[in-house]
Amino acid sequence: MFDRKKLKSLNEVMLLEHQRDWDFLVKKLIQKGLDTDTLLDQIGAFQIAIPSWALGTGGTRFGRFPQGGEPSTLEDKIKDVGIIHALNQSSGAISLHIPWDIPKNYKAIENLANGLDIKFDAVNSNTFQDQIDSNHSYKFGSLCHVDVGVRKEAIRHNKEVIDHGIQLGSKALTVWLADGSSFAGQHSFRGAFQRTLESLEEIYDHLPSDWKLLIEYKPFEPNFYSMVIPDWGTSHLLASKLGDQATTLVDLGHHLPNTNIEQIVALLMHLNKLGGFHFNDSKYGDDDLTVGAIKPYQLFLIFCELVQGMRETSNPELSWMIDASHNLKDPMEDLLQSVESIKIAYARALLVDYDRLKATQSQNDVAAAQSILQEAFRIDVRPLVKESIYRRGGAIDALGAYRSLDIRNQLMAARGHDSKSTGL
Ligand code: PSV
Ligand code: MN
Repeated sequence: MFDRKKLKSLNEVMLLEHQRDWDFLVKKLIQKGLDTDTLLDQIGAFQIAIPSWALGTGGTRFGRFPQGGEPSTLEDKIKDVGIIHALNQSSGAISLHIPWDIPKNYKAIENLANGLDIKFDAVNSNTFQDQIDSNHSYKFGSLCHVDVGVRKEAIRHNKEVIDHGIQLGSKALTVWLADGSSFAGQHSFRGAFQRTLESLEEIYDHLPSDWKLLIEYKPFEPNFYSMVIPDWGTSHLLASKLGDQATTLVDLGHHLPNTNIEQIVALLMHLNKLGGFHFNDSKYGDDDLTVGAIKPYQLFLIFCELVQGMRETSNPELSWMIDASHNLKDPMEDLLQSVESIKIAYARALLVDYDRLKATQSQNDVAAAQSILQEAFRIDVRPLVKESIYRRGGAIDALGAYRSLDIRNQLMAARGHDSKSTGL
């Protein structure tokens, strides 16, 4: 399906124009005193995991309009990530959601992934949907439930997810809880928090010593009055009480409009408690749109804090993942666009002169501080990102190559129009 010779000739067609753009940018970067090889290494090494549930067409509660050729098995999902990674050399990891993607044969799955240069990122538990083989229901919560039987079931599931991850070489468990209440008076805030903490303690005790627990937060949905973990403060409180291996995970869509996410990132890193990221974009709520499609400047400002945090704090290594829903576009095209936006934001953030920025801050020179950030944001860094991918054997134009290689039609021919991917 993936013809490397064809990719090579597609790159050759693009090469002249790319080389001209790259040469132009190199001069500019050198003028700024930046080392292009270091930049290429940093950008090239930056890998963003693809979630196993994002390879099929997403939907809303009103409908779903599938593309065809969706991967209906874990094997096919890994192969799709393999295609994305071969094109962009930036998506060398997959994140599994259990029980949507339970590996049947660990060794075979691992071999398949290894052959495609894919690693297993954080594993995700699911206590937001009832499971067919269970006598318990998560309708009124999971780790916070008033019934100890339901809590035990949810704890058991999370431990099982860790066990699956151990087999595959994952190093983190991501917990997102849909738990909450939709009506005032429905449950006790204090009781729900305390039960959640105690349930998480049991899960935490099951973590191998080199694992992280990533605790996601979300202000609303599916509960609309209160969520047990609505914000980064609550997630951080839980993570602090649990111990060093527990950290907060920031999903860009899980904030009320206009929340200053970059400030959250800065403070969590300052406390060495930022564990990972779920990238997407939004205009209103958890819209799960393509990264960088709506607020690219916000994404850049977040990366400025990430870059400074990675240089100046002892925050542990972060897990990076896309968490979007591909309702209109071909999921693979959408994922390629998201990863490209992330890399562009990262590259721009690497160009900021942070020493100069700090000097302006100590002099309260507000206009100069803004100019320093915007100067970097306005540089067209696409040749830098493309060059880093090209040098690693990827496509100069990943989306264009995906289309020229006619991959979706090949997938439809192989898997049919009605194959269905598991997930939401
Ligand atoms: C919830 O909205 C979320 O962001 C969590 O990460 C889930 O695990 C994921 O989406 C899957 O739909
Ligand atoms: Mn998420």
